[in-house]
Amino acid sequence: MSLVEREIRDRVGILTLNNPPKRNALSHNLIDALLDGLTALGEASVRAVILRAYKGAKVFSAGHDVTELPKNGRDPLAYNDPLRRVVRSFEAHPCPVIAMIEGTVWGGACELVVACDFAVCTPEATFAITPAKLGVPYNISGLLNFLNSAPLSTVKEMLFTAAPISADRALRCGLVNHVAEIDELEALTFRIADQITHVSPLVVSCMKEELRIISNASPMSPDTFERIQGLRRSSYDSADYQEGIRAFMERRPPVFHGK
Ligand code: YXS
Repeated sequence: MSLVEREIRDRVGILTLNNPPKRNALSHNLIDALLDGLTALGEASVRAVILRAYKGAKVFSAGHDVTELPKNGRDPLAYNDPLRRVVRSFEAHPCPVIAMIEGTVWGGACELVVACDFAVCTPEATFAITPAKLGVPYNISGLLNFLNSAPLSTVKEMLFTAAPISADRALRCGLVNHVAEIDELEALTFRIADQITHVSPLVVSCMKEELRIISNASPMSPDTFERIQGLRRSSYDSADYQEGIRAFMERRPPVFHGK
């Protein structure tokens, strides 16, 4: 069985996260399969892509594979980290990607959802942005992605508490576009995708790239960038970072001492 199933239906590509035993954790193997699938759908010139979990998933994705987070003082979300690569690929993909969500969404999987162009979910879906629970200082482009997807106060609450928010809250703050019961979710998602297949693909692709450039246009001086990297390093070089990962492995709540 592939970690990511791929299908094309009436010019709509479907990528299905398919690793139930590991709750679709975004391991480098799963992300490689996801990138291969996206490339294949691009070569098949689909007009829209749907990203979903396997049918009946209680967990859409458990986020970054914690066992693959570096433990040696290396930046856990460096530019070539698999999660960073797949986020950039979804954002740069020429046609719209719709996240169709059933189940709970955790950590880096929330960023994968906002890297899609928009999302639909069931009423039972929840969204938790969890770096603070793991001791991971999220990276700047990731935070900007969240900031482009929900109000600052909501992003701060989600980041600073690491607590899940409900589908209703996600809808109200704009993190998702629609909420639909599970037996209507697929029909709604395909209806939206079908609308996209009937408009100009050149214009859609051009406007998607324009919006990507505009929404990422945040000028920052080299000095500011280096100061932020220094701040992040003091976190991922800390004992608290090691504690966050150790606590996950030992299946216990982390105890952070601020050093
Ligand atoms: O023990 P086995 O081998 O069966 O494996 C277990 C879990 O270890 C594994 N698993 C994961 N492995 C690696 N990375 C993960 N993120 C991850 N999540 C789960 O999957 C098997 C089944 O897990 P289990 O028994 O806990 O399943 P459950 O149904 O009882 O609970 C499902 C979850 C998702 C509620 C639970 O697995 C969970 O809380 N997972 C961690 C969610 C999370 O905190 N994710 C953030 C990862 S860090 C990340 O995304 C970024 C770096 S950041 O933090 O910065 O946003």
